[in-house]
Amino acid sequence: MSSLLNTDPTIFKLIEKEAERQEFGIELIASENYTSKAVMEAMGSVLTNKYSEGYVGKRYYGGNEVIDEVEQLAIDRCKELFGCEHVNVQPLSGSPANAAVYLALLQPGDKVLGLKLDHGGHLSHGHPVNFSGILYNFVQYEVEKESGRIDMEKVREVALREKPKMILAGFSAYSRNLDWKRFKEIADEVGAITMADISHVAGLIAGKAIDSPVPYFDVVTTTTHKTLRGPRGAVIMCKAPFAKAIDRGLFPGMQGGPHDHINAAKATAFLEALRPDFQVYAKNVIKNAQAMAGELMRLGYKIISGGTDNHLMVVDMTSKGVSGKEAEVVLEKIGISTSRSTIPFDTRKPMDPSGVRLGTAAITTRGFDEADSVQVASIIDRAVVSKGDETVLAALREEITALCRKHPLYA
Ligand code: DSN
Repeated sequence: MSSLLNTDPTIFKLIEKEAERQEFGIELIASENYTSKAVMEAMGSVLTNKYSEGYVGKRYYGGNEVIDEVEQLAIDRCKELFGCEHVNVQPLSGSPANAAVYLALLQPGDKVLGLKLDHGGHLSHGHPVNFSGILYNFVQYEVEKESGRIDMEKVREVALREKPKMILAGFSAYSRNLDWKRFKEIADEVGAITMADISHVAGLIAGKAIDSPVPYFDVVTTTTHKTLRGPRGAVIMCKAPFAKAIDRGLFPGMQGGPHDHINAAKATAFLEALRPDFQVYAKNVIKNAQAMAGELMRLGYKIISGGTDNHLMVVDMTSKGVSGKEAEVVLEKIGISTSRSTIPFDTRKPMDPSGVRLGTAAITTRGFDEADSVQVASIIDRAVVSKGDETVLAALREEITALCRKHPLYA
């Protein structure tokens, strides 16, 4: 990055500092991952210079022969990866993708079922402060208090009572597999459109480690940068009859010019995800999460729903006498990044909730195995119960540095 160093040494140094933080820190934020250098090179390319409003072969600007090829490749590879009938690869991120779907298929005020935020849902799944909850009539379903799981018969009861126009299945903080087929049966019973937001688990689905909603659902959105390990961005997949409405909803409905450098990087990430080693990665992500959750439970931590089927877990830190924020802060001190999280039926406030959410996609990408994940759980425990003892925390920082040296990030 010699040009950047010459032009803007301040930003250059900040990027170096962040690279160092990533290299010697343990990344457990469930929505984060490390892209390949190839994906980053596609992102940092001349494709950022182009305007290409419109779609392949139908642009509102000249000079898009190459961009058309790039976007078509991203489309073809995404279709191969997920087996979808149609895909729009232009969404800039997850919320705009979801917004475009609502715009395309709903009228303001239409009723939608979505999982409640503090039960594992997402802001754009109908939270009252979000555009989704402001513009549309979201009715929120919940997890069960005892099991921490979604009870599909309760979802059916809500659907029969509310008769929504759309049923949305998806989450940001739910560690169990969703029963896509059952969601579809319930939606068919009430004549609702089915939408899945697989942002968190797209990489696990692409890697054939868990089931896909694509065969059943009308529309499936996903970000591309979480378990899928691509650039920041999103795609919308759908059945053929919805294609025209979805494309119009995204452009011109929601967005202007696509980010062609990002779309190229999406194509590269899809290519990487089509390779056999990605399936090994996807299975290892789950094995690592289960190893970490198992060790935390052995150490006396309560995990919501009692474990995990995917890459994430929500840990009730009050089971160890600290809040989610206190845990996040002490872990940050030793170089472990996590995100505080509400737990279902939380009595604490969202800025200082009861839980932290942990995920294993990023550590798996850098080569951590189950034994490393058990060690990370032990480090978390020793930090949490240290009561801020500086000697203990310094020793833990050393242990983390050694683990990171064992698994270099961009070796
Ligand atoms: N903010 C993301 C997450 O952390 O889950 C979802 O958009």
